Amino acid sequence: NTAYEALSVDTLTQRLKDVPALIEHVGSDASEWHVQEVGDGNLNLVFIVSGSVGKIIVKQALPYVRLVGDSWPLPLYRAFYEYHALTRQAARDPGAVPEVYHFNETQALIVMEFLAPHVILRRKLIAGEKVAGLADFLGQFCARTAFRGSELSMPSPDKKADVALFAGNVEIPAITEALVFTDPYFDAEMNNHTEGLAPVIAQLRGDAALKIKVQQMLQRFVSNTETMVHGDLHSGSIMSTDSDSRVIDPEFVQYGPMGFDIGMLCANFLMAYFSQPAHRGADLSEYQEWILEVIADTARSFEAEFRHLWATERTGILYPASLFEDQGQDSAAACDAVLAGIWRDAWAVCGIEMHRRCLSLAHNADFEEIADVAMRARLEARNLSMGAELIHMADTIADAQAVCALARNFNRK
Ligand code: SR1
Ligand code: MG
Repeated sequence: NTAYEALSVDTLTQRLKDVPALIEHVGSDASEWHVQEVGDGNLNLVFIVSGSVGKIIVKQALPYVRLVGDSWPLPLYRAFYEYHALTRQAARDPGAVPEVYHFNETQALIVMEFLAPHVILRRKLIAGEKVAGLADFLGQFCARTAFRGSELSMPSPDKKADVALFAGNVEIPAITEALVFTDPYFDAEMNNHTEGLAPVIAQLRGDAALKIKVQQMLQRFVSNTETMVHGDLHSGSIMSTDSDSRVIDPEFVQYGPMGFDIGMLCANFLMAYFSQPAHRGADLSEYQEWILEVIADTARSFEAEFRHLWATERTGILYPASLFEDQGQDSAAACDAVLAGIWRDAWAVCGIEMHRRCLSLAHNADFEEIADVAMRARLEARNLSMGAELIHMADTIADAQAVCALARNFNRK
């Protein structure tokens, strides 16, 4: 149990050569191991270790925000929460997340399955590649984790214990509270934005009703512990082949509103949609329509799976069957009401995520890789305006099809 020390390409083999999980999955002859650091995220070290048996991923937390440097310290304990999130997600949606082989709390290190030939979904979306089964997979993942992590399914004492456990993850949700819900709406120190966006930013920041709605959503995010959310479910947290997908990287886990993950996810598809004119050629509109189809089908799959779990797995304290069926009533209306609340949160979160990726610290490659600044500003402005519309209309949006129709309108502006 030696003190924490960040791994490097040069030290990893020596330090991990006796760990049984690596011997099993990489090979017993450590002199043959090949180590590569491939982390391109904002926070952690990520290594691929290859050997005669196969490859594994070693993910290690750094004691600071990698994107910013050691001026922004961040607790190592986030690896503990990520590990526990992965085990719960694996139980709640088997096969949806990489298998964990080993966890070392002191070293803030998780050894897990190497996914191949999966690549980060964001890269596929920028490249205009389709992924079969994506919407079904994501809709089911969001529904299963939302439902099975809540009192709709969990015994109340287990749920309370889990909420207490994850409540220790303080600084990571604080990043979301600031970067996602707050910084975009004022001139925060770490903000940056594309030149040319000043008029639309002035409009957003001058809209008091909008800021009230965002703060109401932040209040729900910090105080509503409905279920265990992934907490950072963007297209960089999904790895896909042409026909298989997995969810990775749940270090932003917390107990929060059921609509949080699916809202953030839809935002990232919408940003992929709005950025496409800068990335695609002749098949632009066909690919953009495919992205909208993924949004609509993800929503459909989410609802179908949620209703299925409602009918077959409602074993918690919420909406017990005895309240309904005993009197010959159908609980479907109650399920409709729960889903309506989830979507109200989801569309508000969706709009907020669309704002923060263009206005606060951590932008996304979909827009950042657009070299033509004027074009980037035009596409980001469409995205920002639609985000505002979603936040304002979150309570009244009929369904995901209506969101897709809205996106088509903003895409023409
Ligand atoms: C300082 S961390 C910035 C962002 O990276 C993560 O992936 C989260 O999205 C976070 O908001
Ligand atoms: Mg991440």
